[in-house]
Amino acid sequence: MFEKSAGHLMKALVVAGLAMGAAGVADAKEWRAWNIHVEGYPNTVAMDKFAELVKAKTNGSLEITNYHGGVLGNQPDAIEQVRIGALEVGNFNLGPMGTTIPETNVVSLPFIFKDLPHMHRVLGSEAGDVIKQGMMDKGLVPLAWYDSGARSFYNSKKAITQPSDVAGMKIRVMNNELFTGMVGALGGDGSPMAFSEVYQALKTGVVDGAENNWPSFESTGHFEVAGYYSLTQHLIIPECVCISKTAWDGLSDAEKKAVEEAAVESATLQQQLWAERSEQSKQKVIASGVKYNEIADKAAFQNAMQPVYAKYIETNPDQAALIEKMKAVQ
Ligand code: BDP
Repeated sequence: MFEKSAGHLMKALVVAGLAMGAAGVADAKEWRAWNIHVEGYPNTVAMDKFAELVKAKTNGSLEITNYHGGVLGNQPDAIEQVRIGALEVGNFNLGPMGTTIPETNVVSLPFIFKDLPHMHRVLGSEAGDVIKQGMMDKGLVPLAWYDSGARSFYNSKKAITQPSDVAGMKIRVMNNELFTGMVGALGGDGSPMAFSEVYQALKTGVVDGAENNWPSFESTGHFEVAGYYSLTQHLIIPECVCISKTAWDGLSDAEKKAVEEAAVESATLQQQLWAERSEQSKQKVIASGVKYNEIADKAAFQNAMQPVYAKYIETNPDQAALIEKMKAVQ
């Protein structure tokens, strides 16, 4: 008799356990993450780490599947998707975000940052709070910043050593008026285009050049079809691990904490990998025969950006003070 009821109890416990397990799976949230970069790229490795950490830290209640290589579409579209909650996560560059989130545009002003550490100091200051709030108001929750180095011009024609060298060149830029204005101020023709289309455009001469950091110049193969890389370092733009506000609001406090920690840890890894990959990519493209030149004095390029700043401040007078504060951050 006792044995029988013990058996029943066991059975009941097993059934209850299965039910709980099943409920656990059914309740688990499944998110999709957008990433434009290829396997092995620092962001890709770090986003994989992010997903792994989120799963571990939430005990499996939240699972993120990364879609690398831009298979979920181009970046401006993906930003919209995450904003409206059709996608949950994006590893975005703040450059193309400026068209819908004006507060993010300050980081896309040419030469606004002295270098990568300065960018991080500014993001940690009041300016960072303004940018984050602007993103939150438009449906994006930025949890951590990834590095993207400095962007420089490259092209298939000649080395750029002074602004007038850009005159007459058609240069691909990311989708943002600030970047077309930037190339225009140098006398060139800025042409917005999806990242995935640039290789073919360079190869067929639809554009003469583009601009990017060492790792993207290398990972895309652009260096095979644009043999001159000139170290103008005109843009230093942060990237984010951004969560859709709709998805974020559906998390418990414990889950939010876990996701935030995971994002910050993944950013630490990304920044280490970034530094390593920048050097490796530079060595790889130089070894392949790319002609690379440094710009001893960038003042001429910086001065040429005055109309870009003037126009920007005219359209966004409320940001004038913020820009001054950013420049003043030591
Ligand atoms: C890379 C950024 C990526 C951009 C790409 C581009 O990491 O987010 O989409 O540049 O130029 O450096 O479009």
